[in-house]
Amino acid sequence: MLTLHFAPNSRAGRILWLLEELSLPYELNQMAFHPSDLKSEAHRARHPLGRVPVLDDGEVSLYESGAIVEYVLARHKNGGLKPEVNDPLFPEFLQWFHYCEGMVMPPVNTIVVQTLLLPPDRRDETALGQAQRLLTKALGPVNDALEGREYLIGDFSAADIMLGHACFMANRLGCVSDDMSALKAYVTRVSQRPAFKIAIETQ
Ligand SMILES: N[C@@H](CCC(=O)N[C@@H](CS)C(=O)NCC(=O)O)C(=O)O
Repeated sequence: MLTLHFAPNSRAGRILWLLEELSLPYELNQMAFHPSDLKSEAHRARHPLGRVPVLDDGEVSLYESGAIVEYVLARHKNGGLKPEVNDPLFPEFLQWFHYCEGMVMPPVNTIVVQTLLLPPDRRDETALGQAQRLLTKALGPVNDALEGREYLIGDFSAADIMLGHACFMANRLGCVSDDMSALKAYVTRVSQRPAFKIAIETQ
């Protein structure tokens, strides 16, 4: 049985979304997004930094959302939700899958820290402004790629679970401007998927 260690409003939503898209059975260890749960001894034994998501599968225990998505597809869905290696869309799939944690999430993290996590007297307006500009730049190519497409590589894929979730978070932070109309429409499209709604409503 797969066990997902989950906290609301976090990247753990990606894995719940994936498991729901694939209709795989799982157990949920629902924790609070709070140090009392995430930094507990029990959770640090699963993730040395006390973060989510973590997925257990029998003897296997894995953290890093992208690695978990790839693991679930490889071991439990026979490569579903991703193109075959020789498919012309495979390189683009890889690019968008990794663009999420590589390019979009670093400024999202800074914005969350500088607007929500730090107390007002410790916030840094310069760091916040830099991160907002960086995020806008990073989202530009995603908006361009989505022109005339429903999903990142055309059909829905695991790249949308990674990067679509990051775009949803960026939009919730008010960082997707109206002139990125393809990206705005995409965020609405992914948010309307039944599996996404279950993942995000499990809060
Ligand atoms: N690159 C990691 C990032 C994991 C991560 O930073 N998770 C955040 C939630 S989105 C977390 O657990 N933060 C809690 C903390 O830093 O205390 C992944 O994709 O799994």
